[in-house]
Amino acid sequence: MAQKRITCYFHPDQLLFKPKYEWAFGLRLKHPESTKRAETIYKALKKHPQLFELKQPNKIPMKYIRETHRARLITLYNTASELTDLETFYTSVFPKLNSTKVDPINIRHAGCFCFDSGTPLDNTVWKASSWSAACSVEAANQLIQHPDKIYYALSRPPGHHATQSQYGGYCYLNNTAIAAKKLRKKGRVVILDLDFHHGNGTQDIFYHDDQVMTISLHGDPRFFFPFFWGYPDEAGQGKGLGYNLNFIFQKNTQIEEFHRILVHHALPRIEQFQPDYLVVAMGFDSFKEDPVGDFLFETQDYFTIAQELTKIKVPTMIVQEGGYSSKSLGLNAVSFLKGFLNS
Ligand code: Q9C
Ligand code: ZN
Repeated sequence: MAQKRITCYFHPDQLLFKPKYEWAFGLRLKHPESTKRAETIYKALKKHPQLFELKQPNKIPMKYIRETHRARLITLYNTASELTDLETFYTSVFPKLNSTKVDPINIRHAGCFCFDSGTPLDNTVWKASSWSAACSVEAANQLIQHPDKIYYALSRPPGHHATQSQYGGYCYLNNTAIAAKKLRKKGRVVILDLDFHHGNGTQDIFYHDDQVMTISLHGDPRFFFPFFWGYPDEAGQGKGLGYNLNFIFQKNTQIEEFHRILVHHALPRIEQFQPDYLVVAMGFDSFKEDPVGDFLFETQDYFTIAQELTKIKVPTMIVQEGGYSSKSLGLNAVSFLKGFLNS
């Protein structure tokens, strides 16, 4: 059936969170996860009202967040909401502890809930992140009602690095996982993560699950964040064994190589699994000019990828993950989403 328009979800309160800095090799850098990212994508979508319908999501019920994240992590975000407007908390102590001494009411203990120093907490994180998750949940709810349509969650902050109990990699709530948990109640789900980085949080959340297959294509974690996860031998555990797949690529990868692995290795596994839903965790940090990722994708390559995804004919929603070249993000997102139309 010819697809008319893609419904896109975004809420302006996602822009309340404005991280200023991160540190790398002793240098203070401008934080790549800026509000400009979502703003440029939103503006680009708005230019094509015949292709994209922009909507605000409903507020996310807490129970959906609790299905994915530990109560103590949510408590920590509430603690951060009590910080003053002048305070931003960057974790610098990361004890590998899980004892009764760890107290999510105490912001200084945030390092127990965090695996990376580039992901700050302030009093806007909870509000922005819960609206970000509201976008993906709304898309999931709508997809259940209208499986023949395509939905896009303009989620920001991103989510795929966040695990049940830890944040990091600019991610606080795992928007993709929260949506997939919702879809899982109605059938089998594949999460296909095409962000430049491994989706370690999503992998972790569904690692023991045989109803949600997680597949990630990403830069070799020996050299790229998140460094400690995303290797091809991570295949799932228990019932989930065989339902997690990692494909790694080297620096400067171009679309030909990525396309080959996607079409000949990843997509056949999806078809074999026969999912009822596909959730694409999409990042544009694979773009040639991206300041964080290190692949060489062109704008038109995202269209090519999307066209391949439509061929498997599974009800699909897309969740925005990374992508930091604000200049090109709008065009890249439009290129990708266009690939889902008229298939
Ligand atoms: N200055 C996502 O794409 N640090 N997260 C990289 C670069 C972490 C990226 C340092 C990158 C996380 C959702
Ligand atoms: Zn990324």
